[in-house]
Amino acid sequence: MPKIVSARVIVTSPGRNFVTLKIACDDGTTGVGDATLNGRELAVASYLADHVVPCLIGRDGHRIEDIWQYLYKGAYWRRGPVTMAAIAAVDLALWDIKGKVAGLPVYQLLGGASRDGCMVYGHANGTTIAETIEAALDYRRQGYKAIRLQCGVPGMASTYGVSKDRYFYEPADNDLPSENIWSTAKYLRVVPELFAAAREALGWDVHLLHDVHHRLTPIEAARLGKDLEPYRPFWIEDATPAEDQEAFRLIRQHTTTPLAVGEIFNSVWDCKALIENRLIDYIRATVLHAGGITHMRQIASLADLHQVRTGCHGATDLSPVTMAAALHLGLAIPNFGIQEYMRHTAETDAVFPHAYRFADGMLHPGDAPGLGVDIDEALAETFPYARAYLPVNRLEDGTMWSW
Ligand code: EZ4
Ligand code: CO
Repeated sequence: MPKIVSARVIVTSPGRNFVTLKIACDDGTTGVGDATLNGRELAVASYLADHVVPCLIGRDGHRIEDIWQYLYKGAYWRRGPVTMAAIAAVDLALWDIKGKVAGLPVYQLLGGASRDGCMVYGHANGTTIAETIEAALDYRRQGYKAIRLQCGVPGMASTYGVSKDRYFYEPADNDLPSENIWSTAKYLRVVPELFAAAREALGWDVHLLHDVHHRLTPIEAARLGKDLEPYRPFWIEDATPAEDQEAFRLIRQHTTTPLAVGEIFNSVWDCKALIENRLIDYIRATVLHAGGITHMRQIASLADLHQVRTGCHGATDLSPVTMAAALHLGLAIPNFGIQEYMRHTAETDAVFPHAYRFADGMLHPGDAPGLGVDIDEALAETFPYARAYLPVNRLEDGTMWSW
C-alpha cells in the first residue's frame, strides 16, 4: 500500500492564480490535485493545509473512496465550494497515484475508453458580431467542431465573457472587483443577430454554443431560447441562476433549445432535481468544484440514467490538472457530451507539463500513467500569488443583479 507521507499546498500565479495539492507516498509516488477557486483561492489553500493535510498523513493512498467519504461526511460541515474543491484536490491526487502505481492512465481504471477523444468547444469572442464571426472562422480553420459565441452588447461599455485578447481570456482581472453594467433588453436583441450571422458565415456543420452567465430571469431565458431555435444552438448555458432548480421548468416549457447548467455546482444535490426531472440536457459540474473524479462520476451516472450528458466547465481558472482529470473521466463514461476548452497561457502550460493533446476538434488525455500532468515546483515558485477577483455585475440603474 502506498502510505501518504506528505501533502503540500502550492500556490502559484503563472498568468493567473492556481492552488495545487501534491501528495507523496512512502513508495516514492506522487500525485497532483487542483484546488483552485477563482477569487477565493487562499480559503481553499488554508482549508487544505490547516485542516485536511494533517488527517491524510499515514493513510493508505489506495483507499480513494473511503478517504472521500471520510473528508465529506467526517467533517460534519458538508458541501460548499471551498470544502468540495479541497476534497477534489485530494481525490485527483489519489487517482493520479493509483494510476502511477498500476502503470495505467486513469481512464483505464475508470472502465477504459468509450470513445476516441473528447469533443471540445473553443471560445470565439469579439466586441462586435463581425469580430466574433472572424474569431469563429479561425477556430473552424484549427479543426474545432464546436464553438462558443459571445459578443459585446451595443451600448454597453464591457460585457462579461468577452475578452480583449483573441486567444486568451481571463475574467478575474483586478486587485479589487471591477464592475460591468448590464441591460437585458439590449442583450436579448443582439444574441439572435449574432447567431443568424454565424449560421450565414459558418454553415450548419459546426456546433454553436452560448453562455448567458446567469444573467436572465427564467421567462427572459425562455425568450432567448425561442429566438435562437431557428439557428439550432448546441446549448444555451447558465440561462438563469440554478439555486432554485425548479426555475428551469419555466424555461423548459417554452423552448426546445438545449439547456446546460452547473459550472458553479459542488454536489450531486445541486443537480438532482434538474436531472431527475429532465430540466437540462448537459450538466456542467466539474471534477474540481464538485468533489473530484469520485463525486463527478456519481453525478455523471445519475445524469446517464436520465439521458443528460456531461458538458464540463473548462475555463482557464481550472488548472491543467483539472483538464487532465476531466478528459480521463470524459473518455471513459458513456454519457460524455462535450468539454469546454479555454487554452491556458504558455506560462501556465510550462508550470503544469501535461500529456493531453488536441487534434481534430478533440482532446485526448494521453497514455501516461496516472493523470499525465505534473507541476514544475521550481518554476511555480517564480510566480507569486496576486489577488484577483471576478467582476461584479450591475443593472443600468446601479442595482445589484437580482436572483
Ligand atoms: O465565468 O471560469 O463557461 N465559462 C465561464 C467562465 C467562468 C469562470 C469563473 O471562474 O462561464 O468564464
Ligand atoms: Co459558463
